[in-house]
Amino acid sequence: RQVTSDASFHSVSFSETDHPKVLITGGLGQLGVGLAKLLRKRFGKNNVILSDIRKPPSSVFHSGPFIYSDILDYKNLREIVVNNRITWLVHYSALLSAVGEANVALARSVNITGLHNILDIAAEHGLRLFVPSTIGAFGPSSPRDPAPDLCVQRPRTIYGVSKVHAELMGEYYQHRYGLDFRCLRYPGIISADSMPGGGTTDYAVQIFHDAIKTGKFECNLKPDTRLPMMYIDDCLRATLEVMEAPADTLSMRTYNINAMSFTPEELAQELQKQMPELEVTYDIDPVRQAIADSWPMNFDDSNARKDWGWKHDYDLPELVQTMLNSFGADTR
Ligand code: AKB
Repeated sequence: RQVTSDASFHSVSFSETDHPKVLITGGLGQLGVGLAKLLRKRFGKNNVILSDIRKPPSSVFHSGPFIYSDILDYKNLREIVVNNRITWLVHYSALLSAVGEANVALARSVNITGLHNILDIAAEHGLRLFVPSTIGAFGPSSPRDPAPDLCVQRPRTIYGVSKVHAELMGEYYQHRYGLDFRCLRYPGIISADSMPGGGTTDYAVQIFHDAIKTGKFECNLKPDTRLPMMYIDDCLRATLEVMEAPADTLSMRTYNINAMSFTPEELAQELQKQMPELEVTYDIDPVRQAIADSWPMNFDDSNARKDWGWKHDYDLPELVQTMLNSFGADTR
């Protein structure tokens, strides 16, 4: 096992097992349960612990280890890491873009203070740490078509500011203390069995639910708002791949990853190929629209493809078909 020099004397030996022992924070959000499923298949059920401050549904509770963890409580976090001999930490707790604007103080506390706790625990215990960043870490003065890995980042949301902070702090801890920090900038993520909460790209998930339930969808972004997007399976696989990548293949620690870019109109048209009766109307939310207009339209992920072989599987037609299949939709 590779250990970094500063962290090595704290770290737990991997010799008893080849598998990491993983803790996922914010585990009941859009991505945690899916990631736990993927990692459990790979590393064994008991080697992956989901955590959150909320009570899990019984399906989650019975599918593998679940633990209460509050990222704002340093002692609680440290106890979990020590008692469970955690070696990898996937930090999914965060308030997303639109909900962050509605509650800046809470977003600052969860997204920034919480991250500080995570970084300190990870550095202190020699953990490999994954923190997701986002297209939201860019702003109106960034190149938007496409946004490269390295460019001006002046986001205009507390969410974006907290994610730039996370990128920089993680890279600083890596440089300063040898923390094994890994970060991917996710596009909008589309999933069938878990809902996002309070994001700007949420429309691209909601449209499937509403289309199937009511045959109608009211979109809160303008029809021509182009944003980078990805199907959840690609996102989770990318996360596992970057966590497993040998350190010497990583020429940097924060990578853009992408799959496709589309507008609400293009997504609706693709869905209407299967559900011609679907009616889409537009009622613009000015907060979400302003956020979307400041984000990249396309994402340059060539470094991820070059360094550790990133490759997406799902483009727009496969995404739509897979989403409809998972809802068991009756399409023609
Ligand atoms: C959001 O819309 O806030 C998130 C994101 C793109 O980071 N889905």
